[in-house]
Amino acid sequence: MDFFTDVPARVAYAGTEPEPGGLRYHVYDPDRTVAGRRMEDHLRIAVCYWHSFNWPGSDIFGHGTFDRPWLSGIGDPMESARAKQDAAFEFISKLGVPYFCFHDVDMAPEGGTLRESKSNLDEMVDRAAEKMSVTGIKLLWGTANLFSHPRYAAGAATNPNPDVFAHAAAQVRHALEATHKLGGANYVLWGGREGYETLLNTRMKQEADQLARFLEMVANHKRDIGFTGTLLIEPKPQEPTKHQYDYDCAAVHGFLDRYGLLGDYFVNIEVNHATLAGHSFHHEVAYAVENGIFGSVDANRGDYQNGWDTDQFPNSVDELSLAVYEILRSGGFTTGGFNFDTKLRRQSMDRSDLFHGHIGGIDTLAQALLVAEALLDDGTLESVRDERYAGWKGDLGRQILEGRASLAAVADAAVASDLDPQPVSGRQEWLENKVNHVIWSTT
Ligand code: XUL
Ligand code: CO
Repeated sequence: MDFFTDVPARVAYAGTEPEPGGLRYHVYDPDRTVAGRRMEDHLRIAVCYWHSFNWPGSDIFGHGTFDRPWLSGIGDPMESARAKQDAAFEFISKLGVPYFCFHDVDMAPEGGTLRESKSNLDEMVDRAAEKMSVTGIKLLWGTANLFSHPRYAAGAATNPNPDVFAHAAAQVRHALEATHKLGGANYVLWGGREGYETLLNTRMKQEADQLARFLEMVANHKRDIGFTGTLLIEPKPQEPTKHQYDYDCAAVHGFLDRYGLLGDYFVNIEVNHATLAGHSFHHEVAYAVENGIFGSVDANRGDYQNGWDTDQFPNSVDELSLAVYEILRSGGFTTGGFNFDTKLRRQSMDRSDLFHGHIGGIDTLAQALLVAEALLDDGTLESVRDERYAGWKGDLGRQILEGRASLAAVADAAVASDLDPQPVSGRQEWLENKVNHVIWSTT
């Protein structure tokens, strides 16, 4: 069954040619070579199942506004799931991007028991596999929804009740196996309710130990089934709970280190989760890259006037360019990619609005990639950083960093040579201008 009939063909690259309908890419040209790779292979764009096909446009004050026939009354829940899958694969094929992402409950309705849920998902996964082989669309990542059902109100792995932990284990085991079956490149764990509402009833250390145990079990199971994709944790500071343990990249990094899980898990950084944590997206990416935990990105942004997760389509090249620069500088994505964990605004009711949101977001990322390549070719940022830290390559710097000098020895040498270091300019404004000139001149 076709749903997106107002968009008849695949969205193509139109270059600078005007196209009043807005259903063409103006920057995203999959085959264009950028820094030695095809643009498509750099960006590894994915469409998410949940906000795009599973969400009716409701908010806490109002009902769904979208025209999504597969969500309302196409037969029984499995019949609706099949129609939703048809709509998803039709949309992604027409958009012409290589990947999708899903939660278990997006793909198939939850049954009355774990057994029933498993058989629903198995049926839909087999059907997805057929669609993937016909269309060539691949799976960037799968995940399990451990936050919507009331049983998870007090967390999944961090729940005070071990039965809930076990229920979550059954769900994650199955979602991981489904991801493996579909050849997924990654598996994501977002700890939406792995946190607390109030400290009055919470034992933080107990909950952290439970979470670490859960993550260790998942990593072991990944090895047992031979899944070679990457396990990703998605940091977020709060919402839905008041405080989430995976607050930001640094908190996740510290947690992984503390529990001996470094190397088993990497991060899926969401632009708006970075800003909700009080960081820039650039900061989170740079932190992850420099500490060896960078994995993948959810490209949706927030609204700087709002303190909640608005999940909007990216539209700012300025916001993305420096983060993409850090990714490119480190060699680019390996198994990760840019997923659109994005929501349309509630008034964007036409089915074609879903195309406009994705097209604009993808063109923005493509432009940010071109800017990142130009910044890398320009070399100013690297040479300024090299020069700024050059002293650490000298005798004193090496002695300190290699642990060959005590505090007293360094202090004595400073006193003996009457050290009088002079401050130098950080040249921030000059650098900002330089970045802007590259952004403005990149085509
Ligand atoms: C919620 C969020 C999730 C994860 C997957 O803020 O980002 O959709 O990406 O569970
Ligand atoms: Co996300």
